[in-house]
Amino acid sequence: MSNYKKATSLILLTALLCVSAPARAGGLPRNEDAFHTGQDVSDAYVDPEKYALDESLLKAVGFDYDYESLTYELVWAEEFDADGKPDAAHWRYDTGGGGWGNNELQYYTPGDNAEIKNGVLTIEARKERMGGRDYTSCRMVTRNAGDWLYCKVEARAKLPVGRGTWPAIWMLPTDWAYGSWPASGEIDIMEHVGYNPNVIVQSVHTNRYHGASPKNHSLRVPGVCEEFHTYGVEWLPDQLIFSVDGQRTWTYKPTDYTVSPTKDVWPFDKRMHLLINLAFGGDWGGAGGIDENCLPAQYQVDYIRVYQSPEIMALTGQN
Ligand SMILES: [Ca+2]
Repeated sequence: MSNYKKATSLILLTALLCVSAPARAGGLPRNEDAFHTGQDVSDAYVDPEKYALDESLLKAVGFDYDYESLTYELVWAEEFDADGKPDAAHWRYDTGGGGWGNNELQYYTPGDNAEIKNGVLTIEARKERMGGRDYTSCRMVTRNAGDWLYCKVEARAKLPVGRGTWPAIWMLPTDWAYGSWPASGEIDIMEHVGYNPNVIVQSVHTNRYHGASPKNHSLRVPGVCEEFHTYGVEWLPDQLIFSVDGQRTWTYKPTDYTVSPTKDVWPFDKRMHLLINLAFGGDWGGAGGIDENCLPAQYQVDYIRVYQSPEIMALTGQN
């Protein structure tokens, strides 16, 4: 083999490794010695032009900021400090009993199960027949009333007790710019299933990471059903930093998994809104069975606060 051929082979090998790295990052078993020889590439020949990275498709790269010096301003706050029904300027309701893609058992009412008293919102899941379902509860959303691109969210909540309960604080895309779930992403700031008490799960869902290949983190936090704790996420242009009680729990940074992140791992460059809900049963909430005797079950939220960083807003062309 001539030196020229050796050099050419090295270049092609390098190109092959570069293009194959992202393809095997999606939850497949990692084998650093293995070549990916799937549909698009073979080890016979790689056309460097064809497989050159299209930089316009890259996400979550090229943002230069000093994390330690970021400042934050409060841009939205729901303190739940007025007794009665939640503020209609902040909240809408997702209603119905279709199971919400998770075979959930409850019917979500237009606010009947949500009440504010003494500075705290209570969402109550009840054994109550409605819309062909045996249970009712509430799913409150800020869609088109509170939507942000890059922010820090902190929510203080006390979680319900009982098998079947499944409370959450989370974010969904407002405009679904990259297509239906999971293509446009989902950020789960806090989820808790009653059959596995005191285990908090924080997750992201994207085209590549969902279902059997999730990106999430679970953490044991004793007493989440007896005391209020604060659940948070800091959504930056290139990473999501999750927290409980102000302590960092885990970070989702797509460049930890791939050298060329696209919308398949980072759809999080479009505005999103908040959701708080209490499901009963369903694929996950009911995975350990359900106990009707825990109803009515109360999910309490003291506040939800949203902050944005002027430095990040300037960096990302928002003001
Ligand atoms: Ca409050």
